[in-house]
Amino acid sequence: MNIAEKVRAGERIDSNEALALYEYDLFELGELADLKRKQLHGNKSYFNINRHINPTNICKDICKFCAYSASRKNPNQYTMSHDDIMSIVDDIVKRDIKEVHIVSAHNPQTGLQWYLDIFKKIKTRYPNLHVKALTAAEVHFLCEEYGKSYDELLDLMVENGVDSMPGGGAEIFDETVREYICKGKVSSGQWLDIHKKWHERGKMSNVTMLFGHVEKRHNRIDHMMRIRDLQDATGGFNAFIPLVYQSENNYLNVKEFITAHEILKTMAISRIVLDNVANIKAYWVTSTVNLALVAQEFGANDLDGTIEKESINSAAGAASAHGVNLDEFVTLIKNSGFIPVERDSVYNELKIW
Ligand code: V47
Repeated sequence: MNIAEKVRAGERIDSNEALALYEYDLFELGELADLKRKQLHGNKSYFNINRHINPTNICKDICKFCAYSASRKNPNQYTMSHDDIMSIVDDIVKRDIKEVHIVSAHNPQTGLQWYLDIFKKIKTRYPNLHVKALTAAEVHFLCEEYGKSYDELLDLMVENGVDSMPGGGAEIFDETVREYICKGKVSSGQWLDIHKKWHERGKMSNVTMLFGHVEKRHNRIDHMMRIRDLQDATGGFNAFIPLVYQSENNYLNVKEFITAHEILKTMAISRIVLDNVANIKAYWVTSTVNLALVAQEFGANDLDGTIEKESINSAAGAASAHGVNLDEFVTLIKNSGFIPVERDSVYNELKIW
């Protein structure tokens, strides 16, 4: 059986076979990924109505790819007060936004309670608003800074109202590439361990992969395989989110940029390899809206959400500073031949648009 026949027959492929899929013609690969996508989701494309809040950009870590944290290239430091954050939350709830996605830099000046108290305040005032907060990189930072074990901090997150964890901070799991792009940050093993422990608490999370910088194809496949292994054990990942590297205002100095062709191949391969992860997210923020729409035919079944405001990727050049208009978004999904389905944060269907 060749690889395509194995995929069609629903058999799992190994890392060598996954790597070999990059040699396939783009459309042949797209057809295989689309087959898997249709088996799981038909023609539905999911999104949610969400708001990102990035409360502080002061960071003790130095990731070469990051343009968000305050640095020589971005000297404008900020830390939002709880009142600032709550006034955003009050406003979004009035407009029926269902999820708040809170991710910060690793700020050693705020204290642990600053993080926990804001989750508690949001959850107490709005028990039905889904709080997606703290990447595994932040969890690791907070544990080191304030002498907590992962178990202790994850329990505090649950107690204070965090519903799910976002997938940030995964970057690329390969240790050599990771050392080069984000030395000193949470290790791959630690990142996976934190998500494993979170899943063991009956909670869900996402997982990202930052690609299109200095990593090679085999590093991406290795990344996907490590995700697949953990997912076999816990089943706790809702979505895989390949994040396309944005090149502005950072220190990575990438000279050769990734093509749309390679992005689509990577999305398609992720749909095929991650046979145990239900959702592949084409994150329009880093891929552009138009490529995200095309990616729906290459395995992706989720387009994230309307976002409203986003500071991490937009600092590096992504066109997401002001989110996307809901009516426009829905029309674009329809016009590209898919059914826009509004979902909640854990993929329950809320409304077919
Ligand atoms: O972890 C930082 C990435 C991530 C750049 O879980 C960059 O639903 C591209 O994780 N180019 C944060 N990417 C965003 C994130 C996320 C986004 C949307 C949904 C979810 C989810 C999670 O942004 C960081 C890092 O990997 N990032 N700098 C850059 N120059």
